[in-house]
Amino acid sequence: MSFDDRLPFLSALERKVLWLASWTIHHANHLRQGDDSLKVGGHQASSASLAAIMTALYFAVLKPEDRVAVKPHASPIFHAIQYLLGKQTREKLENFRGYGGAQSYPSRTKDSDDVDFSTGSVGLGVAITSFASMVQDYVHAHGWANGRPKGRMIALVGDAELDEGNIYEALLEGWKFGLKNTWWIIDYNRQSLDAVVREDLHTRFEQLFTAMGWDLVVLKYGKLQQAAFAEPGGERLKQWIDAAPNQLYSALIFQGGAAWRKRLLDDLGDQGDVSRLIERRNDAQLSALMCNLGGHDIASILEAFEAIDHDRPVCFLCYTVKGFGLPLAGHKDNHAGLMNEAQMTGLREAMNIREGAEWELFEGLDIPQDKLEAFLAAVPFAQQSNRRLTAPLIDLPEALAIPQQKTVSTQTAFGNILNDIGREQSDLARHIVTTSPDVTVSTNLGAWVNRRGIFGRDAMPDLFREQHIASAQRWEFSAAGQHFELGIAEMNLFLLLAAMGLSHSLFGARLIPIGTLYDPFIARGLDALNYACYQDARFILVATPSGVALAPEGGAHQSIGSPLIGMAQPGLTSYEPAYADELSLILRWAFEHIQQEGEEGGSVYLRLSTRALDQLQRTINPELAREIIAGGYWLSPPGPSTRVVLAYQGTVSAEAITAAGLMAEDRQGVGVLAITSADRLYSEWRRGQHHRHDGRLAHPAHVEKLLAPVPRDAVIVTIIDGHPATLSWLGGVAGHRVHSLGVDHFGQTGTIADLYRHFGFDAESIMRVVEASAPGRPIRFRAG
Ligand SMILES: Cc1ncc(C[n+]2csc(CCOP(=O)(O)OP(=O)(O)O)c2C)c(N)n1
Ligand SMILES: [Mg+2]
Repeated sequence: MSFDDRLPFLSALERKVLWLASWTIHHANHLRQGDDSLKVGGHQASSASLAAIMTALYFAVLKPEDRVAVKPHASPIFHAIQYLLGKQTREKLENFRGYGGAQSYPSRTKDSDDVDFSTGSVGLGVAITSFASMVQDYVHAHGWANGRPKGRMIALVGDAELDEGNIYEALLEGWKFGLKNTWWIIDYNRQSLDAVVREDLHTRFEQLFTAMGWDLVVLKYGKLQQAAFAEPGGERLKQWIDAAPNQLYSALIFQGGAAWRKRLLDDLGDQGDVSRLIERRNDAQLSALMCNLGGHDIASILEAFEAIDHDRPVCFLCYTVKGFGLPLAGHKDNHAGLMNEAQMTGLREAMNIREGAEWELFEGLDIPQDKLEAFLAAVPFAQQSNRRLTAPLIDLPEALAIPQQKTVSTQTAFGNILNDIGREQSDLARHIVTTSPDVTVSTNLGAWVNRRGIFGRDAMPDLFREQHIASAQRWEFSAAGQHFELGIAEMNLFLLLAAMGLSHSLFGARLIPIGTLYDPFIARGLDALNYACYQDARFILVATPSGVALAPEGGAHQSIGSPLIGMAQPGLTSYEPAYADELSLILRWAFEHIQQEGEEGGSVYLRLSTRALDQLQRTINPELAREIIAGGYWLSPPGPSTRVVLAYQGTVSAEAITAAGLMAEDRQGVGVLAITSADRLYSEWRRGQHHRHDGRLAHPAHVEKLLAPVPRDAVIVTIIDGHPATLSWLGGVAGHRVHSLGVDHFGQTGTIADLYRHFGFDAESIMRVVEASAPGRPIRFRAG
């Protein structure tokens, strides 16, 4: 279909989309029976702002391989478009924001209408598109595209989203990478949630994007305005528009034609041609002209999008009006604004929609239904019925190697295991992709990277190596590389992991993504981590070093609350092994877990340490292996005479074992419970409780079985190099007294021994706690 032939269809659909979105919101707020808590604004004006742009995109420009992140509050527009395309139900729209209904913010996991990227926390949906584009390049460079063309990764960006710092971190990373196939379409309505934004922000945006190597396309004036500028006096009107402050322009849009006339004639009256240009138009025409910004002009939008014939990243700066086409348009307080009954009736009548026919697809449009249906059936975007792709599972070896050093830290063991995998040309080795925000070497990924290389579309040799300068690290880029080098921005790490972890679904190629960072800096990217999990992206996070075991680095580098993050974050299972053999098993399990469909699977967080531990000389039988994965096992089992249990997680096993050994003479049957995952133990126990509360049968959880033989009057002393609350819940399982040791204030510099003593979980402190809480004879052997 020619450009011109499509315009009437797109204009009709734009009206329809705006109507359906407005009606959906109105229905949720005014008509649905139910709870007042569902009645929240924030969608109506914000949605209207993008109606034309999204209509042009979805009904004309997008191809099935394109992927889109929709500005959170434009969700009703997105759902309306999907409704028109037959991918959204009326029932879900009627239940917008309600339980099980279409979601407030587009959600990959909760919505059923083909959301590519979830949005909600502003800025993140924008930035993930650039990381998705990098992952797309990776998939193609590794020959896994299966003939599928590259798509454009598109973000529909609220202008206030550009206040989020993660946007700039992503832009810089994109520039370093040589970003391609990414469009950011800025809805420049000059309004945020609270108010009208600062003047002249567009100049900053223009400079920023240009500086980062993006093409910039500005859509400021619609066709009506362009035609008016060509009339005598038009140039003067254009100058007035360009000079008008944001607040004034918004206020006039809200007030409408008569206000426009008054203000324009106050400023431009009796100036010859321009005055006559204004006077030639009635109020409605004048208002239409002044509101005819580029972002609402379908022809200008289509022209701009379709003019792009290259794969460079493009920023479209689209001038829009928040609330365009609605009585809320332009008002600075319109973010939470809702139209009242009378206003909705007015809109319905203006749209030629009969009462009772509000959900009808073709009601009120002046194009015959069969023609519209034919147009919709031919929409390029809708030609592929299932845009959610799948990919076969990656073959895994029966077991991973276990590092054989007598004394080793979990961090070193991790590096060794990965190095071992990297030595082979296995399915697993090929599909692992690693990344790290400038801590590749210091988190022990170096050996893996030496073997597998760094990914870059353009090859770049390691000059040090070429010059024969001795270096342990080979830093070579090529299209075959399997490591993404990132700068120090943890937000970027999690957004890249999110994109990698969705690769099977977005690009039909399954990756096994592993990201490493220092444990305390999870907090730096926490919202992006949550965002990745919310979308059900699958990856392995290796956080190391951790705890106050990072002793000489001091309080700024030591992590305290991260085990609680691991427990509290849905979609992420956390482990903190003490020994290399445990880590080997857990990593093997993680490779499988991240590939499992649905709620059976998820992402995995490994909290590792630089503290070297003497390894236990043992062979792990299948039962012990199962327990390690289930979250814990008895290192020294309890007996009927047990009055003390030391339950530890992580490398404080050394303190627990030392204390148990020293106490053995004076306390009978001290139990030592090795916990590899408080998270696993806790969540299984909670799930079982839920089942029982619902009157369903639940097998005893692993932790219930573990604690069953512990006499009721025994005390459990829990020990972790992290927040003590991680393990203090153990008392709730079978009613034991618990004394929890750990870290609950900022650390110091010093040796590990200094700090463990300082925080009261060295062996001596543990024994003092036992003496105080489990009466018995004095403990004679002391730690030192
Ligand atoms: C991280 C985060 N902080 C705050 C919010 C609350 N919030 C929702 S939309 C919004 C700003 C909306 O402005 P803009 O992006 O320009 O979109 P518009 O409403 O103009 O369409 C804010 C602050 C949020 N969703 N996410
Ligand atoms: Mg805005």
